[in-house]
Amino acid sequence: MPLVLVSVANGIGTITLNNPKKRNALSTELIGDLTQALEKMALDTSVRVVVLRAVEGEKVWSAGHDVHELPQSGGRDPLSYTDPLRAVVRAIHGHSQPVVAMVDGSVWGGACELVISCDLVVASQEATFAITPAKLGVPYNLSGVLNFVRAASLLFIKEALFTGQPITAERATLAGFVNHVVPSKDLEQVTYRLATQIADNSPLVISVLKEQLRVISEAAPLNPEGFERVQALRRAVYDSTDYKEGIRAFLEKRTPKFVGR
Ligand code: YXS
Repeated sequence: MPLVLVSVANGIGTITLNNPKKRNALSTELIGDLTQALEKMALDTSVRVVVLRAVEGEKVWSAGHDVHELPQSGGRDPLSYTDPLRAVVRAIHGHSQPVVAMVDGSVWGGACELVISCDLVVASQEATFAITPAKLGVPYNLSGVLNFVRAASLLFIKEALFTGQPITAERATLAGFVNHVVPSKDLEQVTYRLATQIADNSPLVISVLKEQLRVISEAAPLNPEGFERVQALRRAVYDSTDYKEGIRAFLEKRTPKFVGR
């Protein structure tokens, strides 16, 4: 079975995450198929907007980064520039057509960043978002943290990151993390109505506006020493006992016991 399904109708391209057996975990393979689907859409002049969704009725939109692909014994940055999750976030940010995330079910870890890397988010009332690095012991990377900070208030993001607890779509909407929250039964109709409103407008203007907003919002002053200090702090974490414990506990399906070193 393909890991993503692709369809195009009325100027709207739809990419469906299609690995429910593994709760749409963002494996290298699934991300590869997703990125390929985006590249095909970019070349299809009939496509004005892309909708990114999971298979209807799935309880889990995406379980986040494929934990089996995270380094298990430390010593290597788990979220470096070439990591598939990093690559797909950049691909969506740089995609010429607007991407609308249509979210039903639970979203975990790096999949929360995948959702907010889209240009708009429409979620069902049942959707939840759990940003889990602290639960797994993973030192999230700098550009990822910046993406979260830009998506909502600092207070909301700190609560989401520090607790790692699922947050309702209702609360996420109040924090600006989601554009619309609707009853599940209306999710598809509201999403595609929004997508059609965009598809009916000038694709050239929208594509330039998207790139302008990306360039402006990514302009974050950071001196090299500040960057290197953060990298050193992150390295101490992914080399720590706690990092190894977090990954091992996930794979052994048990609660991690963090010791702070
Ligand atoms: O055991 P099998 O082979 O059937 O596979 C199981 C799970 O191992 C697999 N699976 C995953 N595989 C790799 N990476 C994952 N993130 C992942 N999540 C699930 O899918 C099969 C079914 O899982 P199961 O039995 O747990 O399903 P469930 O319906 O009982 O529970 C669904 C979830 C999503 C509540 C549960 O699978 C879960 O808690 N998954 C992990 C969610 C999570 O903590 N994700 C964060 C991943 S790390 C990440 O994204 C970033 C690095 S960070 O942490 O920094 O944000």
